[in-house]
Amino acid sequence: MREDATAPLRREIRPAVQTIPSVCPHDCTSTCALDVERLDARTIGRMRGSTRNSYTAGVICEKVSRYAERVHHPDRLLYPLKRVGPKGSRQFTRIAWDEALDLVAQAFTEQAARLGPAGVWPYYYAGTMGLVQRDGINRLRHVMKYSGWKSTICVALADTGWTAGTGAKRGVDFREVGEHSDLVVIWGGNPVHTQVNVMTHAMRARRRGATLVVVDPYRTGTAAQADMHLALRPGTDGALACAVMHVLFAEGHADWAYLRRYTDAPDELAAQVRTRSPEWAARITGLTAEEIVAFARLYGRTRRSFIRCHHGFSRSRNGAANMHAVSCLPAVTGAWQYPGGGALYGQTAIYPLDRSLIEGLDAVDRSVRQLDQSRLGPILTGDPEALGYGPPVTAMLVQNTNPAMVCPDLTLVHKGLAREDLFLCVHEQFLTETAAFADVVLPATTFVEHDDFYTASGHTYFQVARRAIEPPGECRENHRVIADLARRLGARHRGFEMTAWEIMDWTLRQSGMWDARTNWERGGQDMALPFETAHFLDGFAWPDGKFRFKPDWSAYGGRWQEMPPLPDHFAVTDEATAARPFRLVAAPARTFLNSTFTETPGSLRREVRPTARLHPDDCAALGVVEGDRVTLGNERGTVTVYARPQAGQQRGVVVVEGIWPNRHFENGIGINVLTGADPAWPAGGAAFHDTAVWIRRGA
Ligand SMILES: Nc1nc2c(c(=O)[nH]1)N[C@H]1C(S)=C(S)[C@@H](COP(=O)(O)OP(=O)(O)OC[C@H]3O[C@@H](n4cnc5c(=O)[nH]c(N)nc54)[C@H](O)[C@@H]3O)O[C@H]1N2
Ligand SMILES: Nc1nc2c(c(=O)[nH]1)N[C@H]1C(S)=C(S)[C@@H](COP(=O)(O)OP(=O)(O)OC[C@H]3O[C@@H](n4cnc5c(=O)[nH]c(N)nc54)[C@H](O)[C@@H]3O)O[C@H]1N2
Ligand code: SF4
Ligand SMILES: [Mo]
Repeated sequence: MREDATAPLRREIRPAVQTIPSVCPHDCTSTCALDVERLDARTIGRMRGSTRNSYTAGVICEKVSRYAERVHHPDRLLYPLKRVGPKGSRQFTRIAWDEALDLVAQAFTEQAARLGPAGVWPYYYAGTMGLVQRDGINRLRHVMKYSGWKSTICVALADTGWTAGTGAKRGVDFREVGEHSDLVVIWGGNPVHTQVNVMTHAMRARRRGATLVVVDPYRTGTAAQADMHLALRPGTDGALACAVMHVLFAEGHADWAYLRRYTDAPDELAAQVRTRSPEWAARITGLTAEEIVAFARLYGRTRRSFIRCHHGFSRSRNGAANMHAVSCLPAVTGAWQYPGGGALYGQTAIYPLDRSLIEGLDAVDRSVRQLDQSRLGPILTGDPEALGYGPPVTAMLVQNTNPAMVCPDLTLVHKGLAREDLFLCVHEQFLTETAAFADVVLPATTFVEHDDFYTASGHTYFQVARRAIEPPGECRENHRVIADLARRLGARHRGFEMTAWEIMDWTLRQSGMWDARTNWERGGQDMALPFETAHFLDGFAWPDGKFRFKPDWSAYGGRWQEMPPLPDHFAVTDEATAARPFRLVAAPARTFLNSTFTETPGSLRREVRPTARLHPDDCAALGVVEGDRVTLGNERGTVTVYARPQAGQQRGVVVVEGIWPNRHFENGIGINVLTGADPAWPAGGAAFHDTAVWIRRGA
């Protein structure tokens, strides 16, 4: 903008509110296009959805619309800190950036000299989904040969299950749904909470007369809007899918021409599901056979049927098998052939992005051990198998994640993070429960204070965002921190010499996409694939082009031999027993996003307190009424929460929404004290919704 002589005067009278285009960076498949009000160089106002993106189309969730309360929160970290009290005591003193980075570099160098570089474990996740600020930590990891990263906390099970059949993480453009679908099945997700834009398009279809079905263990805000809600027992989606296919084959709804042309083993599948009757599935899922048949007939009779597969139902020990089983349905009816027909789990594979500069892929050493993100507890407490029979982890840099709340088996996580011989640096926007354990805390920018670019999973745009305001205090972006550390550690890579914007621009040009400025100015590049490809009509992403009813589970490693060769109920979940009669679903809350927004007053007001939703008859049997305290427990620990009777779920199912900070619980440790860190099938993944617990009245 050009300055002129009257500008200062005009600002004095009424500060001009500028609107800066941006992109929501949070770990949510909607990746909404935003317009950020910039009140002055350091202050934002409201955030609004932008219509630049025809999927997110101006709609955003409530928690992000009041994002100013997060950016300008009085508790934002503003300066580097050094621990001065015992671990976890939150006693810190302010230090300068140079001293802080020197301390980290010195600790990493010492530990690497003592145990080899594998003793250092850079640990990150998707607090920001921006590719440069999120994944740049891997460049440092690879160049320094620090311990490797096996990412398992979120998409591992769902990705495995989806790609096992289709061959690639992509699917039909969800924008087709509003215009064309006659049946929309929201399977194992609660988009009213977790990705609001799914509802925009699904409800558009419904207004046109389409039927909405929700498959979810409890009556979510999404289920409440559905024509049919299948409230199955958690972890039984494979059984439901098999019984639906049983009906499809038995009642002539299978499209044999399509099956012969586009699938690997249709006769074997038909034989497999012949014995998987609705009555069989009723016993496993807790649904009635009538409900299952009614859904199967509806699905079989509707050509333009769309299944939106969510992550929620994959967070079980059998989650990959269940995702695969569900993904088989449109291949049986041939729904993929029609506009508004088929399925979508995620679109990540459509982006032809060269990630080598961002992640330093030219420096990867395959001999370095991989450590499993979700097994942080066992790893830090010295489980030899979790450590790959290698050295202990004695130094960590954490960016974009809050494992002291979000990791399974929290007792072990906290025990590990409290180790005196573990050097921990946490780069954060807030003094999170993980940061509280740190030796050095570094203050981080938020997305309105740095540059980055974003793929999406729920839609097909690639979007660029520039910083809108100056960072508060001494906050620094992840990229700069990584580059400054690299310099001190002697790590060499051209990525450390470039700005974030330069990395973005090089990457986009290298990938044959619009350059960074063009992308930003045009409000994102829509990378949607042609109809034929998106619907897999030019073949599924395998050499023979055929959907796999019989996946090659061996390609994923791990315990693949134990996987059912064809869709089935895979009985490896943490089943209810007489001693632990309830199945816990630890579902996402509406106005928290994982561990984020648990610091904002608006979200805390809305969520009120940690609550266990129980069937009214279970409440009666436990002798509790609304608001009474109940304690949930298993062999890993206990948490006390408040009871809420709620219809629309089966007896024996208990739902606790939200990853509340540990301080909101009487024992000082949150819901993930109950969830297990054992790897799910075939090759790892966290089973957050697969936990048997007992419940008693009171604390
Ligand atoms: N019980 C239960 N537990 C779960 C789940 C569940 O459903 N139930 N879901 C699981 C899933 S799917 C996931 S993905 C995980 C995610 O859990 P987390 O990884 O904790 O995810 P977030 O809360 O998105 O982000 C974590 C942190 O990133 C920080 N951050 C954001 N942007 C930046 C940045 O630019 N720089 C730096 N340095 N920090 C930044 C935020 O301040 C925040 O504290 O939780 C898992 N845990
Ligand atoms: N408000 C908010 N938004 C979020 C998040 C958040 O915590 N809060 N988390 C973000 C993250 S990291 C992710 S990965 C995405 C995930 O978002 P989605 O992929 O849309 O999946 P979820 O909505 O997490 O799925 C949760 C639902 O799955 C159901 N579910 C659990 N077990 C089963 C089962 O065995 N079968 C079936 N059929 N359903 C089951 C739960 O009851 C719950 O309603 O959401 C993101 N968006
Ligand atoms: S719906 Fe998801 S992507 Fe959109 S603004 Fe909210 S958190 Fe961000
Ligand atoms: Mo996630």
